[in-house]
Amino acid sequence: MRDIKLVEVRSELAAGTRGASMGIDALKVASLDKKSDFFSKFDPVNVKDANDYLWRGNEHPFAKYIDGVYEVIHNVYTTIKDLRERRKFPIVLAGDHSTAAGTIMGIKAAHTDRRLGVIWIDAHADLHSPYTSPSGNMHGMPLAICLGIDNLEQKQNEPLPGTIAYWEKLKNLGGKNPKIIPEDIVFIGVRSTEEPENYLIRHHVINNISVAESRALGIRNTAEKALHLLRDCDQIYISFDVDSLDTSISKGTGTPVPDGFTIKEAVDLNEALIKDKRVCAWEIVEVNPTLDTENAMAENAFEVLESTTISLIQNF
Ligand code: Z70
Ligand code: MN
Ligand code: MN
Ligand code: MN
Repeated sequence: MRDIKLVEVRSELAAGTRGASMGIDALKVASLDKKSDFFSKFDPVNVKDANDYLWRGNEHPFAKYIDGVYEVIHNVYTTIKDLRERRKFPIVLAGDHSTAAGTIMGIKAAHTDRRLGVIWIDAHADLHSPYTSPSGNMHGMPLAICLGIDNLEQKQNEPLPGTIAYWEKLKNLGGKNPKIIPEDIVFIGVRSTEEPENYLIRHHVINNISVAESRALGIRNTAEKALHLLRDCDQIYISFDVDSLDTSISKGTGTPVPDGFTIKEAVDLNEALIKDKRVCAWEIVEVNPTLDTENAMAENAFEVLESTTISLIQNF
């Protein structure tokens, strides 16, 4: 039986629109409205956020609030490392997606000898650095942090020296870089990228199973394919960004993108993936109820959270 630990991170600073820090509480409201006892079963760990940085002003145009984002990623990293050292299975509920960098660092630091694979279910590739980001929003950067990639070949921006100092610190957090290598990433549903990201995807041949390919294969075979691509990995982390879902259900998230997954597809996909015994952590991010109507996104996302957790419990 897996020893599940819910981890709550009300991260906010790294998104482009405000309100993602309320996503966790929106999921809780959704669970109550659905009369689910899900949240009564777990005693969550709360990771300290740094959302007060919003009132200090941003000094880093190409990596907004990187000083605060650094603090949050550091807090997530130490929390996840501790949980993995105690053989807990973290289910991370987070606001903006930058926290995934801390989750990856924590998993890796707890077992440095284990090769870590990442299944990244997202409309976005999140491979930017401060040198390439079109927005300066750091939720577009967690994978680059863990890969240790600046992508200077595709440089677009001139980050300030103070920004670069934080970026270097961030890449070195959690032990030796890189924490993961490009061939150990599998994207599922990525469909909104910029040229600097496309360059990395091409150059490093990072796998992306598109929504169309998933449908052609069927969700079961999609899960099997993703897991097979990571056959040389000892442990696997799954990160589920709710903007991987279709815009018909993804209004309540910062960056909705058309032509995404249905709820049933997301449920089936995550249920199937989490049955692999190498999976050691699962994460759901980017629910933003302030952009939503009648909490629709959280209600849908909660279905994915609950069914995935039940699949995890039933399988072990
Ligand atoms: C774009 C950028 C993004 C969400 C990541 C989008 C980034 N590539 N948006 N997650 N929701 O600005 O870097
Ligand atoms: Mn993302
Ligand atoms: Mn996204
Ligand atoms: Mn290379």
